[in-house]
Amino acid sequence: ILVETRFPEDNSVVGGGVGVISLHRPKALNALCDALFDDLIHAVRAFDGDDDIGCIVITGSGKAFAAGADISEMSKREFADVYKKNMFSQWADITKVSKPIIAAINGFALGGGCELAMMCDILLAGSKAQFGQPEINLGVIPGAGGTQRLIRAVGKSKAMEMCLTGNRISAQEALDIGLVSKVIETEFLLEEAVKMGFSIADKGSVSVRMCKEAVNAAEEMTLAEGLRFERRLFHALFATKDQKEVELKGVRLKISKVPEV
Ligand code: CO8
Repeated sequence: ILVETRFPEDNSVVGGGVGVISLHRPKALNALCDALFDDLIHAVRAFDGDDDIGCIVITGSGKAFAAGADISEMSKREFADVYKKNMFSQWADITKVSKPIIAAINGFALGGGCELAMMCDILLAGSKAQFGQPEINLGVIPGAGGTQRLIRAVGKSKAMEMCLTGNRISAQEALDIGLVSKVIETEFLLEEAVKMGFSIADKGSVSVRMCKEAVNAAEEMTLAEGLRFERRLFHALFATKDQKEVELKGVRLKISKVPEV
């Protein structure tokens, strides 16, 4: 992976930076071998704990975001081995990060690559991106959330079609079915993702984290539970300094971002 930090030109906001992680394993189209995924989780956790950073961007390189889990690494594994190691369970660590993660999907996002994208909070597709869950072609099924997150994102029929046929869809189709929120010309994708990251990092860091927590909770809770959870977080934000300054001045002063509580 390649890791870099970006800051807005007017760098007046504490925590206003964006942490960019680029998957870079060109010989295997960024296939997510164990070592690459370990590096990715390590980098994501480091940005989550970095007070200069308010938002994280994960992107790929070349023609791939990630072409899946590493097929060659897995081809000889046996049931007892993958079961005992609970293979892929550590991938969920990406979803435990409290700061928002934007996936800037530049190219192939297949199998584990599509699942990694769906673990992120906002999905932006480059115009040449392609999405798919081709595991069925290998005699298995998605194992890192493909069957579960895809149906929540695009509904049953499309999720079934993608998982059962293994067919790929284009960036435009991914936009049409609601899998991604924007399609951006590939050459501008990362810049646009970082710009969006700045606009998120510019907000109060506690409210941003709680907002992410509340939206993600919707996938786990009933409507009644979710509404109650949302309201409690909403109430809690009245204890933050950001909220007080908005109330007093009408406009939040950028410098008010820290300390918040
Ligand atoms: N794992 C390991 N290596 C890969 C992977 C992968 N997922 N994808 C591509 N590569 C490698 C290729 O083997 C090739 O290596 P080499 O040059 O040494 O032969 C190199 O990347 C370039 O790939 P191609 O030459 O195939 O490039 P193309 O532009 O012709 O095609 C594709 C690009 C369409 C993306 C094609 O590479 C492809 O179909 N890749 C596999 C995609 C896929 O099936 N992904 C799902 C993986 S499965 C998964 O994520 C979880 C379940 C795993 C179960 C495994 C059971 C064995």
